[in-house]
Amino acid sequence: MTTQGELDDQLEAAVQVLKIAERVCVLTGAGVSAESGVPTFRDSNGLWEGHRVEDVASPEGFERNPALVWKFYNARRENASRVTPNPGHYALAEMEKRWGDRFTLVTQNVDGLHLEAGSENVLEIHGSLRHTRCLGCGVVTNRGVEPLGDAPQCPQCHGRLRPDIVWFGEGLPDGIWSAAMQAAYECHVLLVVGTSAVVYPAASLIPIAKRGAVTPAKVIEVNMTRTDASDNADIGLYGPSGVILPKLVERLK
Ligand code: BV8
Ligand code: ZN
Repeated sequence: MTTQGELDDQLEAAVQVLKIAERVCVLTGAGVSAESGVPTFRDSNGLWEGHRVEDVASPEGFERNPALVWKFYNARRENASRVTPNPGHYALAEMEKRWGDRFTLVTQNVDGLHLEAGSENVLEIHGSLRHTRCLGCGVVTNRGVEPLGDAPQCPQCHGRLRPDIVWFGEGLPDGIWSAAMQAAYECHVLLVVGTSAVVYPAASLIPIAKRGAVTPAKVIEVNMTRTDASDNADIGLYGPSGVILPKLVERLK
């Protein structure tokens, strides 16, 4: 853990690069929701009830045992119905007001807490727990976090429903992913918050920002620990994002 003095210096450095930034992009992962009570993938060592996450969060897993996969997502929907955004989510919503549409929040999280905190320009590149997709007619529906049972049917065609979430081995939604790449490519500062940066193509937004359309972006990492992104970070703010991000907003005032 960094000392208070080091953290203060890094916070000051972060404020300096943010104050001159015209465009800001943020990439968040499970860590930004940890203080809200949403388990991260690493917390559970990538396991869910003994199943490797990659096994339940995959098209093969759904073909093999759809009821198990729905049990997995219904458990997370139930968790999502009990949690609320934390000061880290609210700080990012506050920052968006400063840059307006020159601020883009790209999240790997499917918990919907950024939108609940009031962030608007949010790209949910891995989908949302709230949305279902019909394997019959393809309709995508926002079902909130109501319990869905482990074999939900489409209200329109009675086809089988699946969570409208990007599973391992599946491509990201084109429009949303290209908008995320563009935001990273054009930003002056990329804030990387609460992600282990091991899942691709999401983690590739960091080198994309470093290449940068105009000038290489400054990368600021906010995490409890160093990660695979740390070597690419110009500034490291190590500690809980629910504590550090409000400090950043305070200093930007
Ligand atoms: C694809 C939705 C092909 C599901 C998710 C290149 C290299 C290597 C592998 C690959 C590669 N390209 C593709 C792959 C394969 C794979 C992949 O990346 N595998 C990894 C495991 C190596 N990628 C894919 O399969 C992708 N699809 O490639 O398809 C294709 C292409 C075109 C057309 C057709 C097919 C799809 C990837 C998306 C999968 N879906 N989520 C669900 O949620 O159920 S990924 C899921 O895992 C999350 O969304 C997130 O992306 C990832 C977890 O990472 P984090 O969010 O970072 O969470 P983690 O727990 O790991 O870390 C938490 C961090 O927070 C830690 O650093 C911790 O220190 C920190 N922290 C904790 N508390 C706090 C904190 N920080 C601050 N404050 C705190 N309080
Ligand atoms: Zn249908």
